[in-house]
Amino acid sequence: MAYENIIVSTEGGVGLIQLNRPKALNALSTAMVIELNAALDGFEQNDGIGAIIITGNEKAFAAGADVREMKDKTFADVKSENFLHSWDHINNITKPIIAAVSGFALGGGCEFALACDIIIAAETAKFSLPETSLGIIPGAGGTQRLLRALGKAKAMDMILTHRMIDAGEAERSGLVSRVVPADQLMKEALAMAAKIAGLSHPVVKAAKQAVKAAEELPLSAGLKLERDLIHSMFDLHDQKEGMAAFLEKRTPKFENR
Ligand code: DAK
Repeated sequence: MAYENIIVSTEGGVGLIQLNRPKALNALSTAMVIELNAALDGFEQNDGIGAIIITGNEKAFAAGADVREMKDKTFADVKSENFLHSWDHINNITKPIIAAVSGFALGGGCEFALACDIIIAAETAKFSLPETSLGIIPGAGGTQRLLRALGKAKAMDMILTHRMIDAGEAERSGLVSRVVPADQLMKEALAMAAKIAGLSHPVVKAAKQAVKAAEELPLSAGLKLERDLIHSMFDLHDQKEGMAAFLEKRTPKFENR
C-alpha cells in the first residue's frame, strides 16, 4: 500500500509509523487510520519486528479526529457506516505499541495514544479531551480508558472541562510512563522499543495479553489467565535459554520460540 498520510520505516527490530498530515496537525482522517491499520498489520505479520512506535511531529502527535470530515455527518450517516469503526483495529495488534507524543494529543489523538500500550511524552506534550466543547463526547475509548488509566476524578475533570494537561501532570496522573526532553523523544522511544524488541517475542506478547486482560477481567479470572500464560512459557526454548543464560552469567540469545 502506498501511504499518503503516514511515513513507515523500520529500525532494527522496531517498526516506526509517523503520522504525517502536518498542515492539519495530524488530524486523524479515515484515510489516515486505514493506512495506519495497514502499517500495523504489516508489522504484526513481520517476524523481524518486535515492537512498534507511533509518533507525530514536534507540534502535534494528533489534534483529534478530523473535524472537517465529521462536521456535516448525521446520525443516520455515522450509524449506517459505523463511522470510525476502523479505529478499533489497533486493539487486534499483539505486539507492543509505544506512542511517542510531542505537542498536541487532543481528542481522538489522545484516545489513540491511550489505545497504545505505553505513552512516552516530550516535555512539550499536551493532552486533552475537548470533544464536549464540539458538541460530542469522546468516542474512541476516552471515557473508558481514561477512567481506567487515571481514575474517576481526573477523567471527569478532563472530559467535562476539556482542560489541557501538560506532560508533567500527565506523568503524575499515570497517563504517560516517562517524560523526556523534546529533542530526546525519538532517541528514548527507540531505545525503549529496541529493548522490548530484543526480548523473546512470544514472552512479550504474553505479557501484553495479560496486562491488557487486567482492564477487562475480574481479578480471579485475570490471575487464572496469568497462571495459564506463565505455565505455557515453560514450553518455550526462550525460557530455557533465558534461565540458562542467567545462571551462566551471559546474555541470552532468544529465538522467539
Ligand atoms: N480536525 C481538522 N483540522 C484540524 C484539527 C482537527 N481535529 N485540529 C487542527 N486542525 C487544523 C486547523 O483547522 C488548521 O487548519 P487551517 O485553518 O490552517 O486550514 C490547522 O490544523 C492548524 O490549526 P490551528 O490554526 O488551529 O493551530 P493553532 O496552533 O492555532 O491551534 C490547536 C492548535 C490544537 C489548539 C487547535 O488546532 C485546536 O484546538 N484543534 C482542534 C482540537 C480538537 O477539538 N480536537 C478534537 C476533535 S474531535 C468517534 C471516535 C473519535 C472521535 C469522534 C467519533 N467515533 C468512533 C464515532 C473523536 C473526535 C475528536 O477528536
